[in-house]
Amino acid sequence: MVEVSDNEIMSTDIASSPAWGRLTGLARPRHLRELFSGDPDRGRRYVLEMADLRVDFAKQTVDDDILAALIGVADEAGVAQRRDAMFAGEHINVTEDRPVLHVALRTPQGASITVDGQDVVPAVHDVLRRMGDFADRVRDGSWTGATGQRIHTVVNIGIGGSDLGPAMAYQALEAYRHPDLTAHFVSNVDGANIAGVLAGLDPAQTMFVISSKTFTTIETLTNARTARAWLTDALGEGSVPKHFVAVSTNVDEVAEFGIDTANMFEFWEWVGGRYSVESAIGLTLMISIGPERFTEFLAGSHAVDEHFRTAPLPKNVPVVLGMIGVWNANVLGFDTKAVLPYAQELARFPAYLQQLDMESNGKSVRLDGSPVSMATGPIVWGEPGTNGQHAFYQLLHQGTRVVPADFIGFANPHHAYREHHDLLVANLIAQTEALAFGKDRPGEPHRSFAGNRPSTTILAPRLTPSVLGQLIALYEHIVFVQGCIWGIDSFDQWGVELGKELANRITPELTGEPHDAVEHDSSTTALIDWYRSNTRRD
Ligand code: G6Q
Repeated sequence: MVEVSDNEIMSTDIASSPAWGRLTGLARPRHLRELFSGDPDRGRRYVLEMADLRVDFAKQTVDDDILAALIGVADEAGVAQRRDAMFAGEHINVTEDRPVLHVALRTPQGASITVDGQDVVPAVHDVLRRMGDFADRVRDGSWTGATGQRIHTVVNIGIGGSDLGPAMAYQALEAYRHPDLTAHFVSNVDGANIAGVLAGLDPAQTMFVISSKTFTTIETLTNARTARAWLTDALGEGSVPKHFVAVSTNVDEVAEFGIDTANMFEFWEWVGGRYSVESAIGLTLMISIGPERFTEFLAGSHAVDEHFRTAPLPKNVPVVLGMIGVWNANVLGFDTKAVLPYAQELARFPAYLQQLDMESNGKSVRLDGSPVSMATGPIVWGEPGTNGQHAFYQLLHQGTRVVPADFIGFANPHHAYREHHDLLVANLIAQTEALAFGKDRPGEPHRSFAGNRPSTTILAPRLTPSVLGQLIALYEHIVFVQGCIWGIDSFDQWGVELGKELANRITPELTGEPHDAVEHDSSTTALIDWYRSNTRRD
């Protein structure tokens, strides 16, 4: 382990290190056919296990020398040191001067993580207990709405990190849902979203969970006001406390909105939005799957945290996969990464990872503000298999761009159609084989497949709450490792601010409300004019 100080980590560009030189010195064209024929044991050696996950990276274009060089780079970039700083509650989110402690959300009772001199674990468990009591009451019907009827529908209103995690997990864990409770997720400020959800709901049996870390997000507050008006039109002002709860860090804004702060579930500024599904932001999920399953979900993530914290770097799954991602992005120059879950329940997982990865590592300056010297976060995208096979896999197999892919699959489904499942998994495995090895058809160029398209295969016995927690933590830590290599702040998101600011300026120009004169370019002005002259407000 190379000894480096925090300041050195912040200012040293890995590209100028000897370890990086050693890595790039290994770059030469290699085909997976050659790598496999040179090492009959590769399919066994390039597999790591972590909790319930079997992670196979044999079909990545790496060999022992490259893996060793990648670990050398991780070492030199101070990955272990920065990881320890995160777990120790140091302010590693430097631009916002905050600790980064989603790992504390799944730390068992009794352990301690100190932030600025205070152990945060007891507070985490206090909130989990309050959430559990509340979830149980909604689940067993002892929490009733204003008319005395039990709640059958929960509507989570939130956006970004306050939506994607719980919405993804609610779908992923559909096999564990309470049979008499349905959840909906409203995020978009597009009124079609809330209109579609509210249509057909009975206000007397509906609860709204307003999820917003800041409680100032315009989309969420707009949707929450619409929901409140819908409820009070039917049941009167007095019904709000029985039908509205809040999840937030901002008590004042929650009270200002008119939600009883006794019905507020708290989290903390050291939980980033896209890392918050295991905080109170998971309340709607907990109501659906129950506190026990939610605890298993947290335990799954914690198992991966422990692995990440303690496994030696060469056997550390998030480190190895994160570094293979660096190899693909920075040495081989692949710009995107596909996530291909062979599980319909994980349909929203690629979108969830898109935010996790692209909002975290879509950065162009390093921690010290200097420009990065190499590509940072990849473009992440994907769809569940086998649907994608009949759509975009053509490009994966024969396009000019190479897209490294993560395949995710399970030995056992939650349904009884084993024949379907065998077919599904056969497709997953076949795709990894076809991408890696291709097929030569001499004289038939249109029917030839060059192969050498890298993939990782992640398998688990079944998609349980724990396994979902494991997958989430795995990807969180991969993103962390890569952020360390690129020397960026993976935990801020200044890039989304400018658009928000400009939207607030443009809104009164569209509606004609009084506003300060605003200068725009000719294209923007013409778009505003077009909208105004085509709008009917009757
Ligand atoms: C995530 C981002 C962002 C955030 C939303 C919602 O890391 O910060 O997606 O989650 O903008 O913010 P609020 O929870 O404050 O409404």
